Amino acid sequence: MMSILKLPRGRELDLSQPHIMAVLNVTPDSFSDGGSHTSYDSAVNKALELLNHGASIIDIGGESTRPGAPDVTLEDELNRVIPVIKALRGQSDCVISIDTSKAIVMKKAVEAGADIINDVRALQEPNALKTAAGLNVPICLMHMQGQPRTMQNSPQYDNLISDINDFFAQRIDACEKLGIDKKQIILDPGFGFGKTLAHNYEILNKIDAFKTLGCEVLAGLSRKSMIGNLLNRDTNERLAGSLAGALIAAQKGAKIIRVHDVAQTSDVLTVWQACEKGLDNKGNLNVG
Ligand code: 7PM
Repeated sequence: MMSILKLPRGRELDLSQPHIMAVLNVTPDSFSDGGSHTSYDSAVNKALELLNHGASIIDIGGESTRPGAPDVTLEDELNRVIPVIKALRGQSDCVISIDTSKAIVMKKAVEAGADIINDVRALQEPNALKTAAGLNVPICLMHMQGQPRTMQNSPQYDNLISDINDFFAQRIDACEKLGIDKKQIILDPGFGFGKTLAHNYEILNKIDAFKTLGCEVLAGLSRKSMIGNLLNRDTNERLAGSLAGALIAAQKGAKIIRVHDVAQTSDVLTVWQACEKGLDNKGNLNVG
């Protein structure tokens, strides 16, 4: 598969190699002052640091999708993400993704400088599909069973992998009907979103199965309970497990790895790439 995402303003993201998507949280925990100039500044500085550490994409999200989290109003979500996108775009030509399910946030975020839509609800909210189609940006479609508040109450599948692939096929079809190019779609099995521990590890083992639909795959398992519950580790003790998961996903063909610990994940992927591609006599990674 020869995959290059087409971004706004003639920019591109070449998915022949793996890329790190860095999580930049702008939920209230990280905006305790409710969104001041200083808090936007520190979000931008954090993003610039993540880019220096090896991230290719900064994922900006203002809605908490964690199980049991309250719904965020449109106004709050806009107030959290739009100033950060504008401020970051003012300082960098980096790739920015907007983690949202709301059509209006998608539109205003892309107008403010976002390049990719990352939707955990796969464009199923009102107007999201139509709005996204009009914005002409790459779209990440994530699989979720149920709704964030209740999705972890005994998730069940007839056939885990084919159920998820059926969902993807249906969403790709809906996108293509509105003129979205399949080459602009990224698929994400949604670790932890309506999955048991066993489901999550079966998905990780078979993540290449989602590439049969002809789209590249994104994996987000950083610090999730699939690491914590397996190893009995609190969230601040999940680095090693997350790095192992990131490497496995990348080796099995996921091209975008969504993480919190960018510098460490970058080291892991660079060691793998050195092994895979070899080095020239100056110690630089061979290309291609
Ligand atoms: C608490 C629990 C807070 C879980 C946040 C989360 C994904 C995503 C999220 C993912 C894509 C997290 C999640 N997870 N978008 N947004 N894929 N595409 O761990 O796996 O960040 S929220």
